[in-house]
Amino acid sequence: MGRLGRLIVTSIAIVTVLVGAGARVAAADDEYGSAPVVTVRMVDNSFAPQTVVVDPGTYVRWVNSGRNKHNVVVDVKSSAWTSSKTVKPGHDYDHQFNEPGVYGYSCSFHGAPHTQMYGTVIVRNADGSVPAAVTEQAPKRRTGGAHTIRVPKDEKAIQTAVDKAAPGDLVLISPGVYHEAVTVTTPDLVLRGLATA
Ligand SMILES: [Cu+2]
Repeated sequence: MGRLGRLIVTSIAIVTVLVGAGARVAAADDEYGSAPVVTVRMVDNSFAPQTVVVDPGTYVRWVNSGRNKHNVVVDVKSSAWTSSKTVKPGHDYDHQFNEPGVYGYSCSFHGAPHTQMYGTVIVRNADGSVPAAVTEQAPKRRTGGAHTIRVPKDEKAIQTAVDKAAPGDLVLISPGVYHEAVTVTTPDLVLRGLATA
């Protein structure tokens, strides 16, 4: 088997992932200057979207739009990120991600790392590539066989492929430059770049 190729996902209309959040985005722009803000909703009981892919400098804002208390507890403590306090309904918690990497988290009331109410923030490298750890994660596969969706052979856009994929599926991305910001809501999805020939 070839080595995993580098997944290039460049630029970035971050705005396109902020569907339905126009008013809040405007307020956030005032609050943080020109820094982009991506919203993750905390519902009862999951994070939506479960995975966000952002660029360094982006603020991720967790908004509790459920009825339960939730929180954001980091899988691994680091100088780059520490856990939130309890976030009550109607409240939010913001964190700015400056270091590329893969940041796992969960709600300690309703989940645990990679279990039930959990999520991932993927911070791209400055050149738009996704940190290698993303493509090397080995989530548990569903029984009955995972499907493979090839980009651009089966689906032209990564986002379309991701949207159509079921948990456990593999999205195989050919080398190239994809001008889109990708939001992943399907759990246990594997994104993999094909090696450059
Ligand atoms: Cu929760």
